[in-house]
Amino acid sequence: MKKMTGAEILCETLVRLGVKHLFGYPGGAILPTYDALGRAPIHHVLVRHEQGATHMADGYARASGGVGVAMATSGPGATNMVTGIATAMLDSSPIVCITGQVSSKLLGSDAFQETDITGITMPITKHNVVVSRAEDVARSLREAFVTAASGRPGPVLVDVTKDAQQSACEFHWEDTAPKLPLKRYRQNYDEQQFARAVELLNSAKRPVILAGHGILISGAMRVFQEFVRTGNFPVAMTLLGLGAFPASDPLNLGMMGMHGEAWVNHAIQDADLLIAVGMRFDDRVTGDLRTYAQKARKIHIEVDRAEINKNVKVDAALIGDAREVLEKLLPRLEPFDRSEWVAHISNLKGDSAVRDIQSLPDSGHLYAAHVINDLWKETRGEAIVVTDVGQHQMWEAQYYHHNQPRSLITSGGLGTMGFALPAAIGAKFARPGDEVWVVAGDGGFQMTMCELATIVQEKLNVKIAIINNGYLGMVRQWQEFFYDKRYVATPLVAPDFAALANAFGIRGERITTRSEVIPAIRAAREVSETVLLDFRVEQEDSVYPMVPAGASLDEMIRRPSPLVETSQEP
Ligand SMILES: Cc1cc2nc3c(=O)[nH]c(=O)nc-3n(C[C@H](O)[C@H](O)[C@H](O)COP(=O)(O)OP(=O)(O)OC[C@H]3O[C@@H](n4cnc5c(N)ncnc54)[C@H](O)[C@@H]3O)c2cc1C
Ligand SMILES: Cc1ncc(C[n+]2csc(CCOP(=O)(O)OP(=O)(O)O)c2C)c(N)n1
Ligand SMILES: [Mg+2]
Repeated sequence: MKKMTGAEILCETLVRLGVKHLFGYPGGAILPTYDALGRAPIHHVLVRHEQGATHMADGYARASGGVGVAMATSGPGATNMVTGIATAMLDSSPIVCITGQVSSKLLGSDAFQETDITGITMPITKHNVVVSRAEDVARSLREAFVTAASGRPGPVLVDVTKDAQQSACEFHWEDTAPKLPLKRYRQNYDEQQFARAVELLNSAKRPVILAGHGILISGAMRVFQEFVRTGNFPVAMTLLGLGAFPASDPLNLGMMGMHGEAWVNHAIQDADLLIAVGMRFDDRVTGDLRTYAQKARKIHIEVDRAEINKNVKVDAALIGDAREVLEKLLPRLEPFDRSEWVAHISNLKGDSAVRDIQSLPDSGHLYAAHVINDLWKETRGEAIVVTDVGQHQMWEAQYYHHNQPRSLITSGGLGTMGFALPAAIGAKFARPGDEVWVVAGDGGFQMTMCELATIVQEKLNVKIAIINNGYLGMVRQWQEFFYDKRYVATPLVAPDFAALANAFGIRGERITTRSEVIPAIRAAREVSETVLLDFRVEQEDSVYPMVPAGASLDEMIRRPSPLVETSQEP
C-alpha cells in the first residue's frame, strides 16, 4: 500500500465526499494542501478575502442544500473567516472551513501566523477540531461533513497542522468512517405531546402558521403545502422562510415581524393558535415577548431541543425533523373551514394598500421598492436573489415575491453587511443554470466589492443591482425615527459603481429615473456576462411598517399618508 501525505489524504477525502468547488486563499501553513489540490479534480475558486470564501461556501450551501467548503491559511487567513463562520452559525448553514495551522511542535509558541482559531471560533461553530496527525485527517473531515449537515446544520472548522499535512501514512478509506455518537435528532416527543398538538390543530378557530427556515432545511415543502391546504391554515413567513411556501398561494399572508406586513402582525396578535414550523422566535419576529400573541396556544415543530421554550413558552413541542413531524400530523388533521378567519385577515389589510409605495403615482423620484418590484416582474420571480443587509434587504423581502424554495439567500441572524456579492458567487457555482441577482446597498457592497475580481477571474454571469441611497440607510432610518434625525456617520460617499465595474472589466450602468429601470434590467438579462446596475434611489425613504425594537408586535410605525418625499432632486 502506497503511503499518502496528510495533504493528499485531505484532497482525496474531499473528492470522495463529492466536493466539486472549494473557495479559498493560500498561505504558508496550508501550502502542502494547495500543492496536493493542484492534482485533485476539484475546482478551486481564488477569492480576494477569506471572509468572501466563507460567504461563498455559505451561499453555495444555501442554494444547493449541500455543504459548502472554504479554505484558508493560519493566522490572518483564519481570523478573516470569523464573520462568515458566525453568519453561517446564526442561520444554521452547513459549511466546512479548513484552515492551515503551524506545525504541532510550535503550537502555543506564538509562532509566525499562529492563532488559536479553534479557541476563537468555539462559540460560533457547531464543532471544531485541531488535526495534528496525517492519520486523523480523513476521519476528522468526514465527521465534519456529517456534523455540518445533520440535525440542525451549522459551520464546522477543521484546523490542520502543517506537519499533519506533510507527514505520510497508509490510507484506507474504509477505516476512516465517522465515529460520532448517535444523536437522537429524529422524533423526540411523547404521545401525549403529539395528541395535544392534534387536539389544538383540530379545534383552533383562528390559527396562524409561522413558517421558517427549518422547512427549507428539511425539504418539507410538499408535505407542508398539503398540511396548510388540509387545515386551511393562513401562513406567515419569517425572512429566512420566504420561498418555503409559494408567495402566490392565497393562504400565504407574507412576512411577519419588525418589517413584516401590518396585517400579518395583527393576525398573529389575534390568533388563538400559533403553529411554529422550523423557526426560532427571533426578536425581530416577536417584538416584546411580554405582549406577544397572548391569546394563542402554541405548537413548536423544531429539530433543536434548545430552541423549545427559549423565547416563547409553548403548549406542545414536537422535537424532530419538520418533514417527518408534518408527515405524522397530516393524516390526523381534520379538514376545517376557516374562510371566515382568512377573510378577517384579508380585511386587516385595510389601509395598507393606500400606504403602499407601489400604488402611489410616479412623482419623478426613483424608489427602491419600484426597482425591486420591476426586478421581480422582469424575472417572473424565478431568479435566485442574494441580498445584503439593510433597507434594501427588507424591500426585497416585501416586493420580490418568492415562489421557489432556496430562491432568497440572505443573512438574517447575524445581519452581515458584505454578504451578498460573495454569497451570490457561491450560489452561482451551486446552480450555474439559474439566474442569480445580487441586491445590495451602497454601504454593504463596499465591504466585499473586491470579489468583483473573483467574478471576472471565474468568468461568472451574476447580475448586480446596487440600491444606492447615499446612506447607511437602515441606520439612518433609526436615526430619523429615534434620534431626532441626527445623521451621525450615516451619509456615505461611494465610488462611481458603474465606473468601478468597468475598471474590473465588468459592464456597469447608472439608473436615475423610473422609466430607465425596466430597459436596464432587460439589457442586463440579455447578455450572458456579469452586469452591475447602480440604481440611484430616493435617499431618505424608510422601510414601513416598522415595529420599534422592544415594542409590541402590533405597535407599528406606518408609512405616512400622504407620502413625504425627502430627497433632493436626482
Ligand atoms: C435588518 C434586518 C431586519 C430583519 N427583520 C425581520 C423581520 O421583519 N421579520 C423576520 O421574520 N425576520 C427578520 N429578520 C431576520 C431575523 O433576524 C431572523 O434571521 C429570522 O427571523 C430567522 O428566521 P427563522 O427562525 O425561520 O430561521 P433560522 O434562524 O435559520 O432558524 C431556523 C430554525 O429551524 C430549525 N430547524 C433546522 N432544521 C430543521 C429541521 N430539519 N426540522 C425542523 N426544524 C429545523 C433550527 O433549529 C432553527 O430553530 C431581519 C434581519 C435583519 C438583518
Ligand atoms: C458588518 C456590519 N456592520 C454594521 C452593521 C449595521 N448595519 C445594519 S444595516 C446598515 C446600513 C446598511 O447600509 P447600505 O448597505 O447602504 O444598505 P441600505 O440600508 O442603505 O439599503 C448597517 C451599518 C451590519 N449589519 N453589519
Ligand atoms: Mg445605502
